[in-house]
Amino acid sequence: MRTKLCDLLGIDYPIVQGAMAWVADAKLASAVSNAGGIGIVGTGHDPVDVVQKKVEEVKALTDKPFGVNVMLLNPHVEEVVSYLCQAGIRLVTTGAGSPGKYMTAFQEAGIRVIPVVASVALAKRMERLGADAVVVEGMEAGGHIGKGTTMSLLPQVVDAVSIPVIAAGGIADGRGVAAALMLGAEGVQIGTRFVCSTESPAHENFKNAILKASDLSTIVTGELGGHPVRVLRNQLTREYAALEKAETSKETPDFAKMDELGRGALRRAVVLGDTQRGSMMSGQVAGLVKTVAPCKDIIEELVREAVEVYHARASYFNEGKS
Ligand code: TUI
Repeated sequence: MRTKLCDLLGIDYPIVQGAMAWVADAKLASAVSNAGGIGIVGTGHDPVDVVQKKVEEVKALTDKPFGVNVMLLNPHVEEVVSYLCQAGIRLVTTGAGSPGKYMTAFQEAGIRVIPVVASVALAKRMERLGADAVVVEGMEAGGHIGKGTTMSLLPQVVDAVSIPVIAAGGIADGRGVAAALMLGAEGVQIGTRFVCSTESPAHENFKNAILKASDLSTIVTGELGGHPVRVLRNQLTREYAALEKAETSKETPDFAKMDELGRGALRRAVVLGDTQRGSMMSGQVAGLVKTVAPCKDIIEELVREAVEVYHARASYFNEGKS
């Protein structure tokens, strides 16, 4: 399974690991890269010294290409970008905003940039600014999301830009990979499936919550404050929903109160394993994830399944034959 993305990034399989805050550490990213995909180190709200430590660690763990994600709502984003530009990084992905003002700096440092976008407009703007590819993320994804679905956004972005498009949101098995390629994607970005990898540092309780999840286990919170986030339902989301409902009816909603409820909640889930009062970011595909397996096995299974499903369904596309 070779696509233009494999040539662009120098990788064997067009599989990008999503940059999940607290989960996508050097160990996970290097495991994905060593297995032939491309691992991405997540940096979330990290200060620059933490980013530096992660970058040094991943460099020690793999000789294969890897990337670093810049979360654009990070209060330390300026320092993180400056550091990455002199750290010998080859690839940056961005999320939760437009990386427009940093594009020139990345390009001058010889870094390939792949922004994550959730609209045709931003995809076109990124292409104009020189992005090497874009990740199109549908609202099926976990974490911070836009409004469109992968199924509808992806072909519209594919039509609108000439750079390679990577599909994200709603993909956890080979069928999803094959479907994304049929819609015009040159690769896929996968998050939730890799939370449940052997190498993922996520707490066992969080992994088990995903394994137990079904099709309707996630909910979107934070819409009122303008930062919608998809997570697994639990005590925290019930409290958050009740607060959001109460605050919606007020003339000036108390955003500080809502921020307070969410503060530190992601770490509580991922690191401490608090499945009741932690924020368990997960995609709608949680119900498809049934095992914890090494990244190498996950990637090989994704590719094998995609090829199998393609051949199993090929006869439906052979005109005039059965
Ligand atoms: O960034 C993500 N997913 C994330 S970031 C994150 S950390 C966080 N925690 C709490 C609140 C907010 C963030 C957890 N999950 N995915 C990539 C992504 N980017 N999805 C959607 C977008 C996006 C949305 C709007 C990108 C650009 C955008 O608009 C920018 C513009 O100016 O048009």
